[in-house]
Amino acid sequence: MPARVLIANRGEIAVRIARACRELGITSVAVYSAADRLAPHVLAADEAYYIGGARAADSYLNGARLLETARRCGCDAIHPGYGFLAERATFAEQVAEAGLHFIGPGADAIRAMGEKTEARRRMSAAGVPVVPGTTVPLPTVAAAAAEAERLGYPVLLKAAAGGGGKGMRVVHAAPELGRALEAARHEARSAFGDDQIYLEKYLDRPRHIEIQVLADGHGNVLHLGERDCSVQRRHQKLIEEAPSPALSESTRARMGSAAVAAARAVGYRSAGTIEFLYHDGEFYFLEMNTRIQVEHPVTELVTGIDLVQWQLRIAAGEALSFTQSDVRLRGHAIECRITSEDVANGFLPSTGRIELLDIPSGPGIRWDGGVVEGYAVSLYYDPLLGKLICHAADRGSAIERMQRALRELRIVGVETTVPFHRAVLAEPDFRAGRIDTAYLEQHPAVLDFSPSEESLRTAALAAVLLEEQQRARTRVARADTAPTEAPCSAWRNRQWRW
Ligand code: MV4
Repeated sequence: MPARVLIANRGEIAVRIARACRELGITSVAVYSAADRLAPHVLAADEAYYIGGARAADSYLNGARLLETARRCGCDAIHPGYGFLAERATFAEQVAEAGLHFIGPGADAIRAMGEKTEARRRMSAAGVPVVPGTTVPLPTVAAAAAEAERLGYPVLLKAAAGGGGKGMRVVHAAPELGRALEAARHEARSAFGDDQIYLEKYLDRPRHIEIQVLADGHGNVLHLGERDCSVQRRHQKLIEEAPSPALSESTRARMGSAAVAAARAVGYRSAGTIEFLYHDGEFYFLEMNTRIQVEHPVTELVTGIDLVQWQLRIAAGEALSFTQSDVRLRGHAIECRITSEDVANGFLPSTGRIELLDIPSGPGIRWDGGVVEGYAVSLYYDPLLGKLICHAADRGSAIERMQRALRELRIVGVETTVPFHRAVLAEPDFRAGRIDTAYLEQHPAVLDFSPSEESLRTAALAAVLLEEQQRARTRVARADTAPTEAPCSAWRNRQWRW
């Protein structure tokens, strides 16, 4: 087992990793930027080091600074979390060259899956179904036109260096192809510094279903079932669940085997996710995420397997202690991503200090949070405040449980996606499991809610609580003899008496 792990991340995932370290007896080392002095990940770890300015490029994306910090504080491993440096093959290489464990796959697996046409070639060769299309970048418009004719319109142009929807263009008919290719190249060049484009048959309103895999360094590769992440907006997932309401037991088994074959084909080690599009009863490889994902908790709840602990164990050379037949899916789990966005205003990012945070609890509820009362939500990082996850015997009870938890959750100080989640969980198609990647376009009403009786009551109660809290703060501030560092010291003294 690593003895000291540097957590090269922030927010809820940094807290999650610190928790796993604590349970395994590993010392955790947090890093923080100028904007994160009061962030909870700083307190969740055993030690914390300042690594630079608020902008990610000056802190969480500064690989050299992170490596230097790891070396100076005697760490033997780095956990990258998700985002930031998690899927940068060269960073993984630098970590290994510095003699540290990278908590994740090898650099070559990251690289192979990062290049989409390379990934498609490898998957085809391994017998994993891929969306019909090209496995090499398109050299010319004429080549693109010939391929599109062969596949039949509509087709989708995608960036070879891409992923996550950037540089994608749907083409409905031949006359549009030339301009669309030009536009896709331009977008890909500015987003990824690489203008190579390939082509796929366009699938109409597929579901996004992904399989969690876990692979050790001893040739054991297992899958832990699927997550349905179809409820998305502009390629940002909003709600995820396990199992998918769309899959039969036999399709689940076929997809699981395909995911295991995919991981084996790149010599994968650690936790990873194979994304598939599911359409008309068929599934197609889309891409692989070579990291721990935001939505990993729903899989943890239905399998009882701690994915982050296993990432740490696998990095230390431990073998998986269970087999595929030991993996049993139990009940149903749902995750709602709670972000600081104003849904009624086109998901406009909302900033401000978290004045009040009441976290739900009770049977079957899990909160993976990245903020505390007093924390100032800025525009420097992604808007995820925390994830509300629930587990129950079946999908219907999980929905009821989530609605109960969303009613208990109170956040004051920024706009959040809580009212949006309440609206979706009440919407008949979602409740019936009729979800696909066009869900939000098909259900604009869930974005256009008026405040319910209950949420008005919550707001009124929050206002009273807030006033009370501010009175208490003033009292503490007066009693505070230490030099004040307004406006945080009063809050800080009240919370932890530092
Ligand atoms: C597709 C597709 C339809 N057909 N590929 C979007 C993000 C990127 N990872 C791939 N994406 C898609 N690829 C083919 N051949 C539809 C999407 C897509 C999508 C996929 C997953 C989740 C949400 C989505 C929303 C719109 C489009």
